[in-house]
Amino acid sequence: MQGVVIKSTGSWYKVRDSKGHIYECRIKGKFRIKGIKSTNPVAVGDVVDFEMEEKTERAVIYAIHERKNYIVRKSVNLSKQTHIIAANIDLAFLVVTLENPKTHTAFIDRFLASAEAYRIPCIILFNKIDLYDEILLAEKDYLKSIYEEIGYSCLDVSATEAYNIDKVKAFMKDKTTLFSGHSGVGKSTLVNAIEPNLNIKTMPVSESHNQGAHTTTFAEMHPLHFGGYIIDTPGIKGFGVVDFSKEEIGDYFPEIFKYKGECKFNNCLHSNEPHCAVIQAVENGEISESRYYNYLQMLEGEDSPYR
Ligand SMILES: Nc1nc2c(ncn2[C@@H]2O[C@H](COP(=O)(O)OP(=O)(O)OP(=O)(O)O)[C@@H](O)[C@H]2O)c(=O)[nH]1
Ligand SMILES: [Mg+2]
Ligand SMILES: [Zn+2]
Repeated sequence: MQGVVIKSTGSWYKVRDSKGHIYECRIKGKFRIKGIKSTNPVAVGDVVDFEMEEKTERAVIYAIHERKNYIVRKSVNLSKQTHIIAANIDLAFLVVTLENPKTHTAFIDRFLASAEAYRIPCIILFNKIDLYDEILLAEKDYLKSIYEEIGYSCLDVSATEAYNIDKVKAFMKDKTTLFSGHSGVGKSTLVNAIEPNLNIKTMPVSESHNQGAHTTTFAEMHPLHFGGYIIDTPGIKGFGVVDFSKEEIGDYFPEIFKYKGECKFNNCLHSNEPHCAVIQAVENGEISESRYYNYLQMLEGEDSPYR
């Protein structure tokens, strides 16, 4: 039998077949993808082969089909373990809030670079727009101008006020869409606004710590009544960069990639080389300083609590 993994807790999996039947599965054997040692060999979105266990209601997954793409993060803590967030994604929404909780550009840029590396189109949703005062609105507009200039679509939304939810839905029709971002930014609230009968649990952001409560603990895929699938994911704190060589990181920043052909050295890392077109573009204001700074941090492999 064949199906798609719609939920994974690491020890058991929910798999849906093409008729919509759902099976509780375990895994058998070792699954290693291109030497990635991940905490979860099978992820939400994986297409798998499975068979029923004799005399039980349960099934066993014995093979994973090749992934079209997947998005991985490396934990920022010492374990440095990688975790596959989801596989076979058509579109990723990065949900960003500038307050309650604050999303830093270091996190945004790491997420976007990872999505670029796996060729997953990414749209930035600025959520909780109903809470913003003039200062935050100005900050949001400034960030929006940076990301739109590079080519990323950005959208102001409010999950609780149902603002621009119809536009979000239009992007999602007939696609498998991932919702990612820090805990408390409103991923599950957005999913509920898009598909109200799901009734996913949500929790207020702690006022003292300005952080989410990590309410969603496992990624889960849900069908959409207007066609397509939505993947709600647990909030991520940090986004470590996985297995990128120093030379390739710049290729995942579209605006850096655009200039690199004009650098004097073709192995230029754009950090302090002479006649570097990227550094020149930063000085001219054609590349954003925050993007460039975050690029340098990724180049140095620096750990930042906000990444
Ligand atoms: N004012 C306002 N509050 C929102 C909005 N979207 C979400 N919230 C609130 O933010 C809190 C966190 O929302 P969740 O949907 O649980 O956040 P999450 O991103 O799913 O968090 P995790 O599951 O922990 O990763 C809840 O109290 C929501 O009601 C919004 O657009 N405006
Ligand atoms: Mg949630
Ligand atoms: Zn350069």
